[in-house]
Amino acid sequence: MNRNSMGARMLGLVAVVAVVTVAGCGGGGSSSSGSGGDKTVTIGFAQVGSESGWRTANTQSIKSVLTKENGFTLKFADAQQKPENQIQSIRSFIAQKVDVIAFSPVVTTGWDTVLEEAKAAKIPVILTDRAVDVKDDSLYASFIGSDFVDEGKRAGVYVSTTFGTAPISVVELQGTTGSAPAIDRKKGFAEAIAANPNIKVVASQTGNFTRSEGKQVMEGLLQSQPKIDVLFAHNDDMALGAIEAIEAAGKKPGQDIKIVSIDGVKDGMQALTDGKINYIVECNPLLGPDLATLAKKVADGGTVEKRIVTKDEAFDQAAAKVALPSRKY
Ligand code: GYE
Repeated sequence: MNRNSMGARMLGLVAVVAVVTVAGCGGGGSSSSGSGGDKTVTIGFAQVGSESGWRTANTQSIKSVLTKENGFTLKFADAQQKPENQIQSIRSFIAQKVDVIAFSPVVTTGWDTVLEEAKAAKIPVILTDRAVDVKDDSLYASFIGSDFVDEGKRAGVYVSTTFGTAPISVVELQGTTGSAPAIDRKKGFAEAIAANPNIKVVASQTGNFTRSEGKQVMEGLLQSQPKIDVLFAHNDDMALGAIEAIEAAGKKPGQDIKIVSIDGVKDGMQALTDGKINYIVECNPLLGPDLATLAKKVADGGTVEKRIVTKDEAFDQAAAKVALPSRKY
């Protein structure tokens, strides 16, 4: 029919334009048609927010790699730590027919419906940093990020072996309620200290991964708890806020109250070097390069690994002194 032949001619035109564009980029390696490897990939990314230094480094990593020069058009949305904003952004990416959707889910639950919508629209989804709790794991192509249970465990082992040789009272500042890192870090820590009868977790409250809430919650704990020996904070920013509260209460962070946290951002590593934090388990935020590789592959219809675990280190005060000068974030 007329419309069909018109459609076919238009497609032909698009194909010619695509080949010319690729040749114009100087790629040179593109053979015939169809390969998505050399064409621009439009990717919608729904970020958690800007709650922490970790998040700032993560956003920067993503934005610096998903660039025009690297063959991407990035549509970036900041959810301001609200899952409903992320759902809205994902729906908008679907409506815009992006090639790939990536996001770091604020909380683990509530994603089935919107991910089914993405699947119905044949748009592959990559989870970065945080996991989802869905019934059908074919709703996403891959999940790249750290093992948060392991991070919590490593923090717990340090507390147990370093401070838990005598009876101690521990307070815990949890991350955002319902988020994968808060759930998993709490779990890993609890597992690691379970066998040590000297350790008592006397309070565990959320500080929502932010410096201001970390400070505020620690102020309350300093008033309500007769004895605090150790603070376990699910991220550096909450530890840094808590340090302000501890100093304001006339106590020495790192000495009167020992502090263990997770992330390893510059400010945290600085406080560790200064003796105000005792130990940090690293969580690597530089997920941009791996996300770029994955996004190209899924946009091209390729298969990818379902789970990619980022490698993390851990630092005591001496190790932080060595690592700090060359720290990238
Ligand atoms: O530890 C914290 C951030 O999801 C791993 O989110 C991330 C966590 C990180 O706000 O600082």
